[in-house]
Amino acid sequence: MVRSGQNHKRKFLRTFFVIFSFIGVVGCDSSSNKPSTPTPPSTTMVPINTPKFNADSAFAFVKQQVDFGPRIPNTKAHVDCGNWMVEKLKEFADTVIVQSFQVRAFDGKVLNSRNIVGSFHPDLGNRILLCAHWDTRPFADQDTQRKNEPIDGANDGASGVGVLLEVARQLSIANPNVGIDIILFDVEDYGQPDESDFPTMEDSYCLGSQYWTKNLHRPNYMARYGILLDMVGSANIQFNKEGTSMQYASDIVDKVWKVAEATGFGAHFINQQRNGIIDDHYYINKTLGFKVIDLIHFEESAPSKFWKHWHTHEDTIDKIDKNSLYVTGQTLLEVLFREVPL
Ligand code: AHN
Ligand code: ZN
Repeated sequence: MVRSGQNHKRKFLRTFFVIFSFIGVVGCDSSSNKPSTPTPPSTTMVPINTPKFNADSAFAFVKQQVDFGPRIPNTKAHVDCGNWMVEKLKEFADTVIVQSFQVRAFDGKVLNSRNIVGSFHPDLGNRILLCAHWDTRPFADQDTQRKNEPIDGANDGASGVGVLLEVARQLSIANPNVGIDIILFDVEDYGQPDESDFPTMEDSYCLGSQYWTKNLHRPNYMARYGILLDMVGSANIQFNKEGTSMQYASDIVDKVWKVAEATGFGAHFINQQRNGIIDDHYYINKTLGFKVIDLIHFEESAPSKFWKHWHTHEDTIDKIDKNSLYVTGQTLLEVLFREVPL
């Protein structure tokens, strides 16, 4: 009896407190004048409402670029594709800055180039950089045939940009807690081939990102960290922990790998380190004060260190796998929407 009496009392108290706290909550929500105790922010209580990345849309953005033809500086396809990307980013982003410049390549040619920057919430100090290169390599030096002819660059170039344009479209609909800058770098892939009659030029790849590190689109630009996409569209995408990313930004690698695992993509984000490579992220890590990782496909069996069709005429639209675009794009969105305000 005593027990049940105590139970009864407890139940009454519980009911009383439930009603009381309910009134408390309603009171807060209906913006009464009573001062309310602020609830401490809790990461576990924050619902994550990550938008769903649309792989069909991303694929269409990849195909559109390839349909312009190889995006080689000083060609019509390059100008047309650049204009199209500027229009797309103007549709999705809050501001778009186009950085036009000229650089001299290893072969002495002066290349008319453009880095394109789309920003979301440019007012926020808490920023994340997403980037990819958009130009196409003018030769197929890893092929056995037609080595001097340009490649389509469906994977090498267009895939990363396609994913970022779809991320931009998603960000035009829903906002994460951070500001975002999407930079499409030009002239990444005009690097000197291994067999070349020209005198050796140091740092001949990544001319657009090198230019940007010395001529930021906004003075003193700073991001909390950055993620570079390179060749993210091939079937059964495999991201390894790339060496340069590990050297400069292993905490960001770990963060992205954890998010990918939690999203169910663990099979695509391999817990194995690979050799460091020179890519756009290298120049940002080396020159500026923030960390950038490279999400790039590695293949054990490939003769090159990368994708088996890297810098060959096989880099065509039929090799682009929508699921790989999805894995990459959804992981990016999950990373962005899990960020809490600073
Ligand atoms: C080098 O081969 C030095 N870097 C690879 C960067 C690259 C070229 N990514 C795509 N194409
Ligand atoms: Zn390339």
